Amino acid sequence: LSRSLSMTSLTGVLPAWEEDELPVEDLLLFEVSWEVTNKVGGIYTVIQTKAKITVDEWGDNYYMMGPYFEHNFKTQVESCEPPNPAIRKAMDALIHNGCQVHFGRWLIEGSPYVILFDIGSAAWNLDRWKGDLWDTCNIGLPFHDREANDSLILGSLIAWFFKELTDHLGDKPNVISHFHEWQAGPGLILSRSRKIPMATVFTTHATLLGRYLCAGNTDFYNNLDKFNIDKEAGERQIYHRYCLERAAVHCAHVFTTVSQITAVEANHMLHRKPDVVTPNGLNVKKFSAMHEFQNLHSTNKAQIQEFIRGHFYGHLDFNLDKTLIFFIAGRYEFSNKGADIFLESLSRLNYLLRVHRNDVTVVVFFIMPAKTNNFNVESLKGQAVRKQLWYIDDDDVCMSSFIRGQIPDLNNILDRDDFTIMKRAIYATQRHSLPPVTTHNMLDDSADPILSNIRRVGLFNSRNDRVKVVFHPEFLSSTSPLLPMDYEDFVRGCNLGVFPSYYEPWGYTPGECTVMGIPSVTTNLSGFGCFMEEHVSDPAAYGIYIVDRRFRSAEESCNQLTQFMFSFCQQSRRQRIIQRNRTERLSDLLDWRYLGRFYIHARHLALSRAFPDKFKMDPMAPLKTEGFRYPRPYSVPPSPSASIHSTPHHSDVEDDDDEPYDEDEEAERDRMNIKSPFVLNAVP
Ligand code: G6P
Ligand code: 1S3
Repeated sequence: LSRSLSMTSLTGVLPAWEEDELPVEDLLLFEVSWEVTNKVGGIYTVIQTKAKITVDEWGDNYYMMGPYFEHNFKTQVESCEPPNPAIRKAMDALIHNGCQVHFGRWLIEGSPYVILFDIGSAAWNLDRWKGDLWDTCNIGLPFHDREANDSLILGSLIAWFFKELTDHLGDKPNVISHFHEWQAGPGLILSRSRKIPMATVFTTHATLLGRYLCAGNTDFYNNLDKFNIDKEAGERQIYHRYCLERAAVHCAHVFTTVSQITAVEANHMLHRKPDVVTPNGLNVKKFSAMHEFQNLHSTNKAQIQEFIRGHFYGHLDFNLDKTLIFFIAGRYEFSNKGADIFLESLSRLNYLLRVHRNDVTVVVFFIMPAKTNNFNVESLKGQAVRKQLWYIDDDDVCMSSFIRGQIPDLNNILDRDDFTIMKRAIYATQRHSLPPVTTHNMLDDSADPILSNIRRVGLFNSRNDRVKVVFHPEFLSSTSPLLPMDYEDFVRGCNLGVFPSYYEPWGYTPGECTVMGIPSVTTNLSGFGCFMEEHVSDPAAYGIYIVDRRFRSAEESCNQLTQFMFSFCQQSRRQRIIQRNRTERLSDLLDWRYLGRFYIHARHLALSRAFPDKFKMDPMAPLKTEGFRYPRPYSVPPSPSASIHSTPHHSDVEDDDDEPYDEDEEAERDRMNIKSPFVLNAVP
């Protein structure tokens, strides 16, 4: 298993990495998270996508740990015996004391081993373990906080497991355990207080207080140093959770977080500066042919267009071929995820498109789960009408009149019988209301923040609106009767993802767009946006638009977002195709094969702090990636005007054709530093 940690550059553009060799055969690595085999949010994506590179490096010496849920185990895990007898013995010690522990391989890429602890089977120990926690660090957990209590049970089981394991192992192999987020905190706190000999890393993916304070409309980033954090936590009734988080942070040999912006936040909210920033990657899969993702965009877009035909039936008086599809998706945190400024900017975009008599229509999807009573009748009816009239063809004069809700020209109908049937169908499907702004019956319609703001800005999908809105308050699924697509396929079919978050430690959504070659909007308050600003010379040229939400007022940020979207609407199809090629080219930068190095560095540092006699490392040595910036594409003019608007904007020559564009050639030119003959015009 002895493996060198040297990683070569993926593309020749990214810097190579050399780190001293770690004797992996003499080490065991454990990664602990509430989200192992248990999807709750973004941490699941981190753990799951990173598995492959970690297994490649660590082989049978890598184990993930989390809570056992029967359904998850049955559907995602293949039960097996642990390959290491010490692990079997440690598990047995718990099992013989009445606590259930399960072992298997998680059926994801890399097939990592998982050790899952049954919280329910150990719940009878809760009171005793609460006492232990109190005696250890004076943190008391209220009985009504189920999540905190469960995290204590998991943590107590894990600390117990590590005690047994390290007793069996002696001083070889050494153990590294990496804990994620406050829910995994008790395991770390208890292990350290019991002096279990292992190197520990703690990663926070957000701070509890940061999330709460931002959601409360606070001017968070300008007041970071002014909050009385104990008081704020107490007032929000999360004092005990915040204590667990802060104790875990201070117990760890190495503390990491996912972005620079969260590092600054953590320094103030948790009073420890992270030792390493470990940005989130993705398990990027490259297609063998470069144009394949463009074809996928096309086929998936066609599927979304089908939905639009149904949803806007009777009002489809806009050209679908000139319709752009934008979307926002994620956890329904209205202002944290920036849905507030997005709606405001959309109403401004609507105005701009109208006054400029632009022939582009924008259909915007909001994919954010809220409480509903299932689909609404009007939306289902729209899809039923579309299916019934499956033979509708835009070139057919009669049919195209029909879908616009108009009576067709009689002279164009040759057959009288056809006409009668058609006329009856038209009357049956005539619409007397506007296409709905939401696809579901909302439980809290009147107070729902998205709907309230749609009412406020008046985006009701009326005929003269150039921006149409569809709020889909449920995650997407290919089995939906309405929009039968999985999230990935949906993203591929869109033109632009818009994620103008205010609180976003990392933010996977724009990164997922990037690796699929879909441009996106992010902000300089999101970890992803900061990362791109730091590592890409001209992010906008690559289809990453970064809204300044840190140093500008909300009004200015709205204007900037509106301008980004308006400029995007002015691009020709050819320019969009070129931009997608460039966007996709950045995916190497987001690949775990590149970003995994920061985790390697954090583990190495933890070993050197926990076992200084055995593992040496210069803690001051800079990371080899420091100062690296992805070069700007050479087809973008290097003039000062381009540094403001360097995206491929509308050119003088309107070429809407699909003329093939040699992506490989441009990429190669970038690498070779040769200027492209294909220079795109910048909007003055
Ligand atoms: C891909 C396909 C083209 C298609 C285009 C639509 O590039 O290969 O055939 O025309 O997508 O792009 P658009 O930006 O208009 O959705
Ligand atoms: C957190 O999940 P969230 O959406 O609640 O962790 C994610 C993974 O690190 C991160 O991408 C996200 O920004 C955080 O907020």
